[in-house]
Amino acid sequence: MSRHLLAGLLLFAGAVLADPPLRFLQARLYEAPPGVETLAAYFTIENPGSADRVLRRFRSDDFARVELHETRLEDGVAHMVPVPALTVPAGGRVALAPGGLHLMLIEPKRPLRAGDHFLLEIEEADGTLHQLLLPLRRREDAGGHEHHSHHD
Ligand SMILES: [Cu+2]
Repeated sequence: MSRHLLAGLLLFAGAVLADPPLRFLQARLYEAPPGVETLAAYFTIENPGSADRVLRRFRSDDFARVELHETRLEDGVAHMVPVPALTVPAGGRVALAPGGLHLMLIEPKRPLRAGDHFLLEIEEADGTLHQLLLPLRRREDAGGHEHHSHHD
């Protein structure tokens, strides 16, 4: 192995050690109201690293589209606004939760049954790929009175 290559590998290992991966916590999906063919996914992302991380691509083989949305209140009416990318600050965390940021899983390709798991892929701007296995929960388990009207 050449000196040059070895130095490169050590640099790479150093970069990996210095930047621990993002952690995805409390990931869950909730059934949409009857007749609505979308699901909302929530989780908390923790960034234990020393650099901001940007999530920019979301997909699932089980859905036609996965979009990052933010629910915003305007004149007392909740609107969902598409968000192109999500920055998780160094040493910080971002929570996707009812009434705020969420992933919208649109047009399921297989039947949605509570208890089933769905694989979600999240890609960072640098190409790092995360795979989350999300359990689908019944809407009544959400415990809220969230209004999740959808813009199309
Ligand atoms: Cu939405």
